[in-house]
Amino acid sequence: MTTTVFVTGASSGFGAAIARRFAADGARVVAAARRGDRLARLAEGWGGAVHPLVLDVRDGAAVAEAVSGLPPEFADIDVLVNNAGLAKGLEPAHLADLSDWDEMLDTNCRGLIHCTRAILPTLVAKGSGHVINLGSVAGTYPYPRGNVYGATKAFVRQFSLNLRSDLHGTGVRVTCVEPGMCGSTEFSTVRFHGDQEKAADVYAGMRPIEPEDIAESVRWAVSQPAHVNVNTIELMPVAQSFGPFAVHRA
Ligand code: NDP
Ligand code: 8X3
Repeated sequence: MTTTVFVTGASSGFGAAIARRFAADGARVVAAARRGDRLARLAEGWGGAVHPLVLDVRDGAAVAEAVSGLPPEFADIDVLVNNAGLAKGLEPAHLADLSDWDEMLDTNCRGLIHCTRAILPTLVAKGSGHVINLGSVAGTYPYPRGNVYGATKAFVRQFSLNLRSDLHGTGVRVTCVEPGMCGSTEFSTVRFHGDQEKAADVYAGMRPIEPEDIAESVRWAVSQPAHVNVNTIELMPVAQSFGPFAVHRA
């Protein structure tokens, strides 16, 4: 039986790597994001196994309509990868742009629950399936100016655990993948509103993890035997670790 995977944020970074990884394994993949040209390029060369879906996850009604309108061969979803997300801005809270905060909440939290609510009934009805949510180390470990971004990822982490409680006994699995610094994506360019030089500086002189490493983690969690639920995967580059508590001395 062919697995069907629904990946959000598939036009770039992790999502594109995850879509390619599953397609290479022979899965059918629904690749969702806002940029249709990127999705069309991603779908090329997979012989129709990758279905591009232009979708803004912030729009709950559009998500429900898109999921219910999937072509029959892509409608029987087994795996939902809630990957679409973004950081916007890196300012202290009192200077941050409120519209950046709203966009992170709307995408990382509301977008994720829109997709989950739309697809979950399919998984529960067949008594199997897997929801993979992209959290972040920023959801567990605070860092200066991480304010709302980190808070949205704490939401993703707790929502994932709460989902497991609700899905107890249904056979549906839930995993939260929580990466640290990952290069070769548009994450930092988006965070710095298109400033590529500033984005490149984030990874200067260190080796970040790569989108393919994340895709491999996702594939590993999904490929565990059906009686095994991987609750959380936290991974970061060897070059990244922890700092001390900050102490202000007068
Ligand atoms: P990218 O910016 O490369 O990819 C983000 C993806 O999300 C794009 O495909 C973008 O597509 C999509 N997206 C953004 N907004 C929406 C929306 N409203 N509707 C649908 N799709 C949307 O970043 P990454 O691949 O690095 O990030 C992927 C996920 O991993 C995010 O949730 C991020 O928070 C998380 N993460 C990233 C880390 C990193 O260091 N890179 C580390 C830890 C977690 P489009 O613009 O076409 O809609
Ligand atoms: C992205 C990782 O450390 O830049 O979620 O916040 S970090």
